[in-house]
Amino acid sequence: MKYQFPEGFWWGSASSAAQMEGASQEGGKGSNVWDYWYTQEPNVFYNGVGPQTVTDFYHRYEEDIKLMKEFGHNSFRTSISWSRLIPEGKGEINQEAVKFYNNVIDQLIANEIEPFMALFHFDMPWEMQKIGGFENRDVVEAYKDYAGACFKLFGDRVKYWFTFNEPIVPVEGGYLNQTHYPRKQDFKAAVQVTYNTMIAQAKAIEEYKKQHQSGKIGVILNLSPVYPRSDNPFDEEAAYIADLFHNRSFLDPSIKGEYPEKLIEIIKRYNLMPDIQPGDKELIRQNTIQILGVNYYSPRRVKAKETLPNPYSPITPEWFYDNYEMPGRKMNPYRGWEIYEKGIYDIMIRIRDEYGDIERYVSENGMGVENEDRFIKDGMVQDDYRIEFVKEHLKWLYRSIQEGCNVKGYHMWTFIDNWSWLNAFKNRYGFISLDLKTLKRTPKKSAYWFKEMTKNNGFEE
Ligand code: BGP
Repeated sequence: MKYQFPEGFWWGSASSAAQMEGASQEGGKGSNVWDYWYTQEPNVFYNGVGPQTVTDFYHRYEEDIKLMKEFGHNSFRTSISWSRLIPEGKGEINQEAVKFYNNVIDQLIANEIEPFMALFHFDMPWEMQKIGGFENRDVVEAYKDYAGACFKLFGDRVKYWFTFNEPIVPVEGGYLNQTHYPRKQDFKAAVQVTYNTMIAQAKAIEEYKKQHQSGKIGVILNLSPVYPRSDNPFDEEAAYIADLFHNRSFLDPSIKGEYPEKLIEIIKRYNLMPDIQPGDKELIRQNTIQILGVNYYSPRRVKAKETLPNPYSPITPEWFYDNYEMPGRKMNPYRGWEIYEKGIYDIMIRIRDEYGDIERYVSENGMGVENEDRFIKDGMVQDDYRIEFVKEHLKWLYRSIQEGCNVKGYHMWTFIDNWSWLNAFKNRYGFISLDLKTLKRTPKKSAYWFKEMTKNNGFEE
C-alpha cells in the first residue's frame, strides 16, 4: 500500500532552546530555572549533566541547519529562550540574542526550512521564577511583553508561532510531582499556574492580532488519549476525569475559548478555584488559537480507584483515578513507555469531531532509547526500531487524513540527540547521534530513511 501524503506536507523535527542551544552562560543570556537548579543540585540531573553545553547549537547552527536540509526537512520547530532574549525576564532586550535568532531564522529560510517557533518550552527565566513564576500575574504581563517583542523582531519571517510547548508539563512537574522547578506539591498552586498560563496565552494571542501579523499562532499540547480499563461506568468516569485534567484543561479554553463545566465543578468542589480577574473570561473567549501542535508519545490508561484516597493526604489528580497497566500492551523496551500507534489517529479524529477540525500537525512523536550506542554497527546506530515506530505512526496519521482530518505535517522528536531536563542525555531520540565528548554528529539509519521518505512525500509498504 502507498502512503502518499498531501502536497506541501510539513516534514521535519522539533527541539527547544534549552535542550539544544547550550551557551547557557554566554551571549548575555540570563539564567532560567534549569540553569539555577543545576547550580543548586547538580546531582538530580542524570549523570550530573546540566544545561550549559547540550548540543551546542548556539555555535553550530549553520552546520546543523545544513544537516536538516540534507536529511529532508522542509520545517523545523524550536523555541526562543526568554532568558536569552530578555535576561531579567522583563526590561532590556539582549541584542546579541536578537542577532543569534535572526541568524538562525535567516539560515533556516535560506535552506528552505520553515521556522516553527515556540515562545516557551519549560524555561522560565530565574528572575521571573523568583517572584513566583506563573503564580504571579506580573509574570503573565512580562510574558506578554516578551511575546510582543518576539513578534516585532521576528514576525516578518516566522509565520508559525506557538505560545507554549506542553504547558501542562511544567505545572505537573513543578507543582505536583517535583520533576520541574519549583518542585512543590500543591494542587491549588497547580490550578493557579494552569489558569495563569492560559491567561498568558490569551494575552500573547491578543498581542499578535494587535500587531496585524500575517502568520498563525497556536499552542503545542501533549495529548494522550485516555482509555478506560473497561466500559464499566466507574472506569469510564475515571477516564473522563483524567481526560479533563490532562487534556481538556488546555485544549478546551485554547480552541473553544472556555473551560469544561465539569472541570470547573470539580475544582470548585475541592476548593481549588484560582484567583480570577475581571475581564479574564472574555479575554480567553476572544483569543483562541489558529493552529494546534499535537505531541504524542503514549496513551493514558486508567481505571476506577480501588481504594479511597486518604482524606488527609494532599489532593492530586490521582485522587480521581488509578493508572492501569493493561496486560499485553506493547512497550518501548528501551524507555519504558507504552507504544500505541493508533492513539495518534484517535486524537486526530476526536479533534475533527469535537474541536472543529482545527488546522493541526504532529509537533512531536518519537522513541527514546537508553544506551543507544549498543546498536552501533559499521559506525552507525542501526535504529530499525525507530524507523518502525515512525512508519507505524505515519500509517495511522495517513488514515486520519484520508478520513478528512485537517493535518498538515509531522515533526519527529528530535533532530540531534538532545538534553532532556532531569533525564539529561539518558534517553536518545534523535535522527542524528551526538557524541557527548566531542559533540560530533553522526546520522543514524533512521535519518537516511527519513530523507528518502520525505523526498517521496510518503512511503510504500
Ligand atoms: C516531551 C518534551 C520534550 C522531551 C521529550 C522526551 O514531553 O516536550 O522536551 O524532553 O518529552 O522526554 P524524555 O527524555 O524524558 O524521555
